[in-house]
Formats: sequence, structure tokens, C-alpha cells
Amino acid sequence: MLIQETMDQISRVDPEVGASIQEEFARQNRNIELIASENVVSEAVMLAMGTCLTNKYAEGYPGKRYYGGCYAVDVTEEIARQRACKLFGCNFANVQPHSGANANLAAFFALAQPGDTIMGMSLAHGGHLSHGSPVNISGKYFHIVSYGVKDDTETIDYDALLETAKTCRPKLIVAGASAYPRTLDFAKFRAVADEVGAYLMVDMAHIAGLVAAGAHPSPFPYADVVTTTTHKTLRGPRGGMILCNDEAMYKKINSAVFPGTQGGPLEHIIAAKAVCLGEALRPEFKAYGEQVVKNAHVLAQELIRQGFRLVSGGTDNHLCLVDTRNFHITGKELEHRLDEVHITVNKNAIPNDPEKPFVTSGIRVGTPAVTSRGFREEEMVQIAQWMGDVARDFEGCRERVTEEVHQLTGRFPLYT
Ligand code: DSN
Repeated sequence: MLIQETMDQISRVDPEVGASIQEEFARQNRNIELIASENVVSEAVMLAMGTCLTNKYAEGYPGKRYYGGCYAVDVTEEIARQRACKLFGCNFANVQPHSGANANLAAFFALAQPGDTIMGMSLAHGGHLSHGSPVNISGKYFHIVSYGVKDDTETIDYDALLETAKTCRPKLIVAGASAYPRTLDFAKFRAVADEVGAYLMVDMAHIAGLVAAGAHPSPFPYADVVTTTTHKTLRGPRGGMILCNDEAMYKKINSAVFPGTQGGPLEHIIAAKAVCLGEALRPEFKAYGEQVVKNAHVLAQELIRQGFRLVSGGTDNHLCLVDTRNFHITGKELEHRLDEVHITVNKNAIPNDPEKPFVTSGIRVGTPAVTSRGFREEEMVQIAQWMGDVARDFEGCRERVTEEVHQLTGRFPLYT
């Protein structure tokens, strides 16, 4: 296995760093990964990141760089751009953002001026930090007005969104979330944006792989601009992208990425993005995206059968937001217990959570990584059973569950 050989070589040169990498590899193999924003990349994606492209400075864009010697990385970046456009059915792609947060920042600066009003989903209701949280640069430079979910259904309140938009007249409305288990209705967002003359930006980071696979509706043609990460359901390297259809908008986005908010692009990561996008264009990826959603659906049903309450009553996508209060434990405590039996999740606030963000009354679980590993419906039933056991009687089951988790993960190695 080339990945093992690579780690062994690092260990020979730098035993300390090598040991920490090997330990993380062992953890990923041994544990069940349910963090909804994580995945397991292919060997080709992983190896592309560790290539000589990291040596190259290439400020600018293909064909228009501020450095010599860019003819080879121009090809790589152009492949990534073209594949992104083909995959998502749009005209233009900027593949340079180092992350989703960077992509969002650049898009905000392309679409609005500091001080303008932007509407984003409240972090407390499942939105993302970079959509206007006061502790993030987005919340410091722009006037943010949040929208959220209804108290009863815990789904986005589109009527309230419209009423608020009519009052605050935003320059930009952001659709997208990091802990929202339901389908985003892009047509409704577009209608609100049109009613108040705002731009619509969709941050599809969590669902990009599902959109690519046809397992979630596409933000095109509704969005003016689409941002995403490449490492979540899309199963690529850590990074971001910005997509759009309008050429004038694309020029603004390019300027906002470089020189606006970034310097030299990470061409080794862009190469890995190109490989990932190539993989996502294959028919196998459609089957993968569909299985992610099927697995999440079964996991949701089974968690309910175990006695958990699910925010909004279930899921349409790759994640479930689980209310832990039926078991009289916090999200923090359940995260800790599951860690102990080698099931990895993250505590997560639920809408109107009475607990502090570092404690929470919920956990978020997702199926992208376990589906990449080969888990199917049968394994989802088993995982929900273990989660119920751990919530009900941790001390009584921890040794047994840990052993059973190891038996399962041992049958599904990450790389062969
Ligand atoms: N922090 C990521 C998540 O876990 O959802 C979003 O960027």
C-alpha cells in the first residue's frame, strides 16, 4: 500500500512526526467515523496532495500568472476548473480557495461591500460560523441578519425569512448549513432574493457530493454564486471552490480570491481537487451519493427506534441531528462516551438549545465516511444499537461495544 510506504518513509526521516501520522492512521482504521463533515479520500487524491506541485508559486490564474514556469500547473488548474463546471453544470469555477471559509469570505467581498446587510442561517439553528457569526470576520465586516428554523417543525421558516428580508433589504442572502438534516429549497430562497433584489449565494459545502450524485437538488440555476468545500461529501482534499454562471461575476470572484483574500494557490491541493472531481464524474460516485442518503435514512430510523429524538424528525440528506435529552445526558457526555468505544461524533447545539455551545443537548452524526468505507444498511442498524446501548448503560456495555466496533472496522480497512 503506497500510503503505508509514504508514512514509513516519513517515520524514517522524522520519527516524531511519523509516529503521530501513523497513530492517526491507526485511529481512522479502528474507529467508526460519524462526523458528518468528514470523509475518506481515494489513494489517488491522497497521493496528489503529496506531490512536487507544492514547490510551485503560481499567483494569478492559468495563462496569467505572476511567476514563470507555470505551464504545467496551468494544465492542472484548468483540468480542475473544467471538471468542476462539468460536474455541477455551471460556466465558471475558481478552484483556488484554501477552505470553505475562505471561499465564503471571497464571495462575500465579491458580492457586497463592508457594512452591507447579509442574511445567513443562525449558527444556533444549524448555520455556519462563516455565514455571519459575530466572532467570525463575516460578522465583523458586514451587518448580519439571521434567519432560522420554525419551533415546531425545526425546518427553515421561509415565510419568516421573506418577512425579515422585506424589512432589512439585504444585499445578499446565504443559503446553506452545517447541521441541517433537510433538503434546502433553493427555489424558495431564489423567490425571496428576487422579491427584495438581493443576490443569492448557496454554500453547498455539506451536500456538494450529494448534488454531484443527484441525491440533493442542485443550487443551479437558482444561485448567483455557489461556494463549497471539496473534502466533505465530495470526498476530495481539504479546500474550497466558488462556482457561478455569469462572466462579470466570475471576474469579481477571481479578484476577491486573488489578490483580494489569498496569495499563492496550493497547486498540489488543486491537483487533488482535479482528481476528486474526475472521480465524482464517474457513475460509481452517483451510487456512492445515493448510498450515503440511504444509510443516513436507516441510521435515523434506527436511532428513533433506540429512543432518541431527531431534530425535524429525521433526515433527507447525509446527517442526523440527535437530541440526547431523552437519555438525560448532554451532547458533550454522549460524544465522550462514544469516543471511549471508538465511535467518533461531534456534540452539536440543537435549535433553541438550553445548554452552552460547549456542552449542548445534541450530537451530529453523518454517513459520508462510513459509506466510503463500504458500510451499508446492515451496519447502520448495528451502529444505532451501539449508540442506544452507550446512552442507556455506558458502564455495562463499554467493553463489549468497543470489542464489537473493532471487529466491524477490522472487516472494512480504509485502504487495501
Ligand atoms: N466545520 C465544518 C463542519 O463540521 O460542519 C463546516 O465547515
